Amino acid sequence: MKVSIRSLVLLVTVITIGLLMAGCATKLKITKPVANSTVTSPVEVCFEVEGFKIEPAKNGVNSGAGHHHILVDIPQPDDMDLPIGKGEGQIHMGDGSHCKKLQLSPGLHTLQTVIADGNHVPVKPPLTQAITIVVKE
Ligand SMILES: [Cu+2]
Repeated sequence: MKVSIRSLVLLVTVITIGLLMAGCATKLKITKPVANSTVTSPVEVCFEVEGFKIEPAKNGVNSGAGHHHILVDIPQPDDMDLPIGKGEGQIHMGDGSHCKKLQLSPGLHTLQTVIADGNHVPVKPPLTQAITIVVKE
C-alpha cells in the first residue's frame, strides 16, 4: 500500500512538472499587423512574448532575456551566432519596447522579428517569426 501511494505522489509530481513546463514554454508572436493583411504606412508592428523577458540592450547579456529586432525585406542571417547588423532593414528595438512604427513603401513586405541578447546575438533556440503584409498607396 505504501508503495502505491508513493507511485501516485510521483505520478502527480511528474504531471505537475510537465504542466508547469508547458506553461513556461517560450512563445513569440507578431500581434500587429495581422499576417497577410493590407495596411497603410506608417505600420505599427507589435510583439507578444511568453516565457521570455524583454529588456533594454544596455542591461547586457542575461539568460532568458533580450530585445526585439525587425528584419524588413531581408532574409534571416545565415549565421545566427553573429550579432544582428545595423544596416538597411535591420531594426534594433534596444530600448526594450514591444512596438515600433515603420515607414514602408507601397507593396509587399516581409517582417521578421528576431530576439537577441544584449550583444545583439540571436538567442538560442531562435525566437523568430515572419509575416508578409501589403502596404497600400
Ligand atoms: Cu539589437
